Amino acid sequence: MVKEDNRRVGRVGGLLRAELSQLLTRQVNNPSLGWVTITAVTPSPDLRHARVFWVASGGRDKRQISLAFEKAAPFLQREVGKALRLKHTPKLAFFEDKSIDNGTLVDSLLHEVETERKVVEKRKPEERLAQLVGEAKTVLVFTHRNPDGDAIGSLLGMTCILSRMGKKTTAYCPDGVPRILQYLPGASEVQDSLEPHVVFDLSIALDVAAPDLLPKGLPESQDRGPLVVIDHHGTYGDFGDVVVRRAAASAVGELLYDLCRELLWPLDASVAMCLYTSIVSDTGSFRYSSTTAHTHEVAAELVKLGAQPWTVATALFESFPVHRQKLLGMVLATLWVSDDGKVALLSATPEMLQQCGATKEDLDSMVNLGRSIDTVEVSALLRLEPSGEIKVSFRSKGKVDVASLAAKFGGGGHRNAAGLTLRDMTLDGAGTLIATACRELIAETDG
Ligand SMILES: [Mn+2]
Repeated sequence: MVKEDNRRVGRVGGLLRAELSQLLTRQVNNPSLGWVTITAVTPSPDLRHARVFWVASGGRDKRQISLAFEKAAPFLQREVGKALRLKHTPKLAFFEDKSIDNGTLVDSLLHEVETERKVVEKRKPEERLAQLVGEAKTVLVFTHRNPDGDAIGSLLGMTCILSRMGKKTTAYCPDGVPRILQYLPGASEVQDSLEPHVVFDLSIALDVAAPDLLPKGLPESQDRGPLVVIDHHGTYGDFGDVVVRRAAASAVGELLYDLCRELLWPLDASVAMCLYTSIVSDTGSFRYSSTTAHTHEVAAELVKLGAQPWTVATALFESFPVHRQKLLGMVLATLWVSDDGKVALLSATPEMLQQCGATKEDLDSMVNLGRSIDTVEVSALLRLEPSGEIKVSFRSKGKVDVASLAAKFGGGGHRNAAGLTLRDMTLDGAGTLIATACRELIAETDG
């Protein structure tokens, strides 16, 4: 038992020393303390007091350093207590370490301190995030390229939280806010460019699963402060100085709600509206398998805080322009289903787009119309381009792997969503080719 206690006292001493060393290099606005190395911290056995020993590099005024420590003591005391989450922070007393022959040992001490600092840095990323946000005055917030509802909802939610905390916040999204998400609070303040040479204390990336999804035009790393990654994707390319990753969260919006509760960040109706939008968007209205009981609990809390489900649903799902719906009618009229009901084909031509005043973006997601038929296992949408090329997009159900089919024709994608391009072919010829390939794929999958 005594041995255990000793070990605990020793461990607390080591942590105190690492934390104090970090504070001295980063946060104390007193130049006298910039030249000091903490050599040891020895807590009393009951952990009520701790003696902090220091040495200064040659030629420094020791008296001035003593006075500086006296002045900084309450601050240091408070900060180490917060950082280490001790029930009682030992009362700190500072002494010059005269046992050390200055110069000979300082190097090895610095090495030791560096090692301990790394231990402290491994602390929970959530705690480090709280600390970084607490210290920062200017924060850059951004999300992935081609932003969706979770990306913009979490971007604006985080921006709003930080503004409520009095931070000067910049929301950056070079691709702009999609039309249907412009109802969100703060959407009009999102910047699609940054002033040259602008510098931030902290940067936060939301919903960015890998570095190649980062937006263009971010400041150089020395100008953006530490980079915090807040994300819910399971796998990712390794980047960011602090990574808060929770793969169980249905959306970054859900994760941010939990962080607000854990870190006591402010939540109000505007934040709630943004986070609720994130969740509805990334769960496909609470339909996907990522939806949990907790997702619904968070959504309920957000509605209590002022999120308006009907406003969100109207914006996300009932805001198509007239020309898109007219195009939908024309595309549906092209529907062909194989005799066994397993393959559906849809098509669109430049004339159809022109007649409705639509663009090819208006065709997004129409391939799903084929897949949503009960018997259909593979759906394809063939889009004839003015150049004569034919772009084909696929959707499939379950095990049917359309990525492998697309790959045979030089295309690619995921198992249930893929695409390819055909050349030197009529739309009819392409339809026959694709229908045959889809039938073969289904036969291979069944066999
Ligand atoms: Mn997401």
